[in-house]
Amino acid sequence: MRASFYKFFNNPPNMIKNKIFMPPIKIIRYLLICCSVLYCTNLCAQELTNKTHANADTILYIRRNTASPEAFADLKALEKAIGIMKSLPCDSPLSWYYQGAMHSMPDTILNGNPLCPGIVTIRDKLAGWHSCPHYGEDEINFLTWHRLFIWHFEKIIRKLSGKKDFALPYWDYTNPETRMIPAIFRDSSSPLFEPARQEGLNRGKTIKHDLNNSLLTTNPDSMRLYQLFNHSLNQSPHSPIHLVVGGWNSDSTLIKNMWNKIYQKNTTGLMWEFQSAAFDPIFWVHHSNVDYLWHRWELSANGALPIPDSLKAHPWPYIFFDENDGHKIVYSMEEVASKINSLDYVYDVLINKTMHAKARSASRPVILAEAPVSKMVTSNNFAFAIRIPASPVLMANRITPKRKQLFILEVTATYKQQPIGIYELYLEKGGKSLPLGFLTFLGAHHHGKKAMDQMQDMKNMDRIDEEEEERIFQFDLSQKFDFSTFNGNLNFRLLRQGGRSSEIKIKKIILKSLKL
Ligand SMILES: [Cu+2]
Repeated sequence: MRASFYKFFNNPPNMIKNKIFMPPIKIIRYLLICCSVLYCTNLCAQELTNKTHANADTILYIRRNTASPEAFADLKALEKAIGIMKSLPCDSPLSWYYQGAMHSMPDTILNGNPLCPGIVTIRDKLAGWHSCPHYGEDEINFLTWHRLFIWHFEKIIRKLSGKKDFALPYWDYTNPETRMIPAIFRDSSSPLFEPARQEGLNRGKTIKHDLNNSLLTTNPDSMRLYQLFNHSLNQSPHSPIHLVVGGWNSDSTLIKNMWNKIYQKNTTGLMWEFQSAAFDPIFWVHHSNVDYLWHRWELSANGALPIPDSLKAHPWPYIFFDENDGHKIVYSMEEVASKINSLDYVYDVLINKTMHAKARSASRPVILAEAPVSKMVTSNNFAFAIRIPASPVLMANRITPKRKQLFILEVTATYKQQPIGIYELYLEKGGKSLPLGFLTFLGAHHHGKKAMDQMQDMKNMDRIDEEEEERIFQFDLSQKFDFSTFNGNLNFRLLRQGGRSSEIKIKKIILKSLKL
């Protein structure tokens, strides 16, 4: 629609060019045509949004579980195409380096960059690089950006491998049976191999048992808003998989002696830092699984589509490249909202499911209570209690909890250096510990775009590192807490795996409510 629109204005049909003086009736007719085109731009986008992702007419490709025998041919095609991509120059949008850098890249590559000569700081970035939205205000784009990112990557693989029905397999680590890196990614002669991973995993070990909880999204079906689901999935299992594959180990300190070729230094594995993550081939089947978990929720009873207006309120660059000639494709936020639900693939186990999800909107959140905590987390089993003073808003909500009301707990954590641990938050109630979700710090030392833009020289970068940074986590209490009996005390427990004592401080807690 957009392309034809531009064409229309840049290259108007001859009848318009030649007839400068048009009779009024014709002017009206042209105006009518223009209006209906504009109207359809909106209406069609709306229609696409409502269209099921699993519509039999549009599905052409099946994404398969990496562990299923049917996925083998696709994994071989992926191997072949990545081999080709690795041989392309880094300024070609279809090259391995270019695609990896589109996700993110290091702030600085101190010792020169043989993989892409001339690219040594983030200021050297090319079009579409360093685009993954993970935190803060922009996080709403987390699932949506990655969906379109791996979808365009899938098209590149299909083209370069020559396998016409190629679809990107997904690695389902939420299933304990398939919680090891798929074999083809561990074959050291394969282009899918990456040495800078946690060593045991590259030898075929299963990801450790004590990560069971964090590898499952916390009660995924209970989430009823896209933004909460998006945040929760980002925290877990998305982040722990990055950290574990990249060298994080719950019972030892982080492994930091691996040769990270993207940073050109000995440090953590590629997946541990989101700046180098997409340069490890495992990233792509990991994010295919993240997309699978999202789509499974979209098809569930509680699934909800992102609200186009909230996407538009957080504009983000969606820049990708055509698989045929490498030309740049830029999506508007309207196009993103429609595109994410009119794709051409389905997951093998979701083939016959239909989507009922609609964009579910919620009222502006009301703050029920805000309590300062200001406590360093000094042990790996850390209990703390919050007394929330009674307030008219809180009283109103606790006396008549409305059925369509969500209760959100917002936890602000601060740190000076990137925290290593993975934290699981529990609500203690009636002698029971109810799991709420996770606090993870993937990429936490990374400076926001603003800080990067404001930076005058490299010296300032160290100073930014010493400043206290914060990250806000949200948890859905709606199914876990009966506010009609709430007496003002909230008791929490934080379980830390890995990491160090006092690496984070819980700064404050906010209770919010919003209506569906
Ligand atoms: Cu990412």
